Amino acid sequence: MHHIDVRLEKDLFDVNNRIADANAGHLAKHHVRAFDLLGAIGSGKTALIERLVPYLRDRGLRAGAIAGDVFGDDDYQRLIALGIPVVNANTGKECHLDAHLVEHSLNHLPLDEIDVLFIENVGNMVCPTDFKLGAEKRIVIVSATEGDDVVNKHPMMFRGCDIGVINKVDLAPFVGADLDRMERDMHRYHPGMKVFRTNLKSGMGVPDLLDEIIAVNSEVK
Ligand SMILES: Nc1nc2c(ncn2[C@@H]2O[C@H](COP(=O)(O)OP(=O)(O)O)[C@@H](O)[C@H]2O)c(=O)[nH]1
Ligand SMILES: [Mg+2]
Repeated sequence: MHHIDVRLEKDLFDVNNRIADANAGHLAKHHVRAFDLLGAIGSGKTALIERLVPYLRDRGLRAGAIAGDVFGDDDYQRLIALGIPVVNANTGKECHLDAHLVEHSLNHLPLDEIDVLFIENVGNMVCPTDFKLGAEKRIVIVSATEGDDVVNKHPMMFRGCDIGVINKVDLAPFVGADLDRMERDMHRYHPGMKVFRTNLKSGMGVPDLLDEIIAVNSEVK
């Protein structure tokens, strides 16, 4: 019985990975660089997109987004207000986006008018890690208010992501969060990981992160 469960799980991931590869090819054909945004509910995923889009616009780069949520259109409404193309992807009861849902979403986006695509995953530190979507980079965002042991509790998440963001640094003193510990834990699980500290209320730290995204962006274009 256990053996069958493991086989099913492996098949499920294989199918997802194949579609993710196809998504990556589709995006590359349209010269779109995609970023998968992962993190807990309320860590600041939507706020990060809200902050990055105007900077990208200043640099002549056009953004787009997929708003992944279990239910509703709260994030979709915030993102569409930025004046960018957005698709709302509701998972129903799934705790993560999968490549198939992203494939559908891509078909509803004007890819030739997008340079940088943000895929906001469902708020969750566990489920999304196993499901690649076809993005070139994965950004994981944690906030000081989640507790400074949050990184240590999620090794798979940090091993599987390329860029780490420690957000809500303004609130660290109020909750007694040790930001250095969070950064150390990220580097322990993922040596060499690029780590940025942000306050998305004020915008502090966002230009450095933008430089990293644009550096990635210019590698291929
Ligand atoms: N004080 C503070 N609040 C923040 C910061 N970043 C986000 N928030 C707030 O945290 C809440 C959740 O942010 P949101 O972007 O919706 O998180 P998401 O669920 O990951 O998309 C919102 O009320 C934001 O205004 C920050 O750096 N400092
Ligand atoms: Mg959000």
